[in-house]
Amino acid sequence: MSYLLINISIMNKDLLLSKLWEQYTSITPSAKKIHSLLEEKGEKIENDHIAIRTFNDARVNIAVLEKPFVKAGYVSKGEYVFESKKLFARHYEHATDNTAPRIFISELELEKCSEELQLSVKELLDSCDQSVFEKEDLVLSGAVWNANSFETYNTLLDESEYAAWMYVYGFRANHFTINVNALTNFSNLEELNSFLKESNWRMNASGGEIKGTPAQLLEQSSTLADLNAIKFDEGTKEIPSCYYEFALRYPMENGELYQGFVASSADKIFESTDVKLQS
Ligand code: OOG
Ligand code: NI
Repeated sequence: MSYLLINISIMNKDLLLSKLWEQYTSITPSAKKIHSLLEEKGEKIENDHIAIRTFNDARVNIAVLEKPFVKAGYVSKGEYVFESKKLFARHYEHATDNTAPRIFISELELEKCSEELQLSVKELLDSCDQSVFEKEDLVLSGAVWNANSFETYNTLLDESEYAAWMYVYGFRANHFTINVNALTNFSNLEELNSFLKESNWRMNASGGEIKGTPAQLLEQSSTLADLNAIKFDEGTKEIPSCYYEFALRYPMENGELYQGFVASSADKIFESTDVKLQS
């Protein structure tokens, strides 16, 4: 009996990913619609990767957020540094299931931010029941603090769009990514992007609609995040939530597809949630 209970309490990979998808699509209706649109064309959608954001405070840093994935069989692979955005990231691959999506987890390097931002994040984390940070489903818990101040949102936004997004949306997948190699109707990212734009979806054009080159072994594009109504003390405001990404991988010299990420491209993909790209 206790054996059974222990097994139930450990979230397996598929359950974790399906819960993340459910939570993501609940504030990203465009992802569900694009998914269906491609299925209607006969595509079977495969997921290249998902991404999670956090702060590097020891209570919620990458080492904390990676736990459910490591438990589910993922191993840490690449490391990425984003100097101007003050971010650090790692990506994870599943040890045995090569159809499992990669996981990309980034964290804001608080010590590189202003004292004001550091204090504001510390206050948010201090305000929480500290046991929440130990929960197995922290990664599915959204903003575990009271994100009710539009003023705080704007102050964070002035310094770091990433911090402002985290304030409102917290722990969740901020995007899923369609594996373009597995699509049958589109032979490259240009064709897919044209199809999406014809269907009136807006793409992130920061640094060009297609990030990366065949020589870098990875090409990526993404939609602009959906706008989601958030109730602040000051009133309801539309705040960019999550986006959908598209990734095309190229083979390395040994013939195997490149598995990692490209920091210069990721730097621009992060901006898919930036309100400044919406106008
Ligand atoms: C992650 C952005 C980077 C990629 O595929 O390069 C990324 C984020 O927006 O949190 O996902
Ligand atoms: Ni991505």
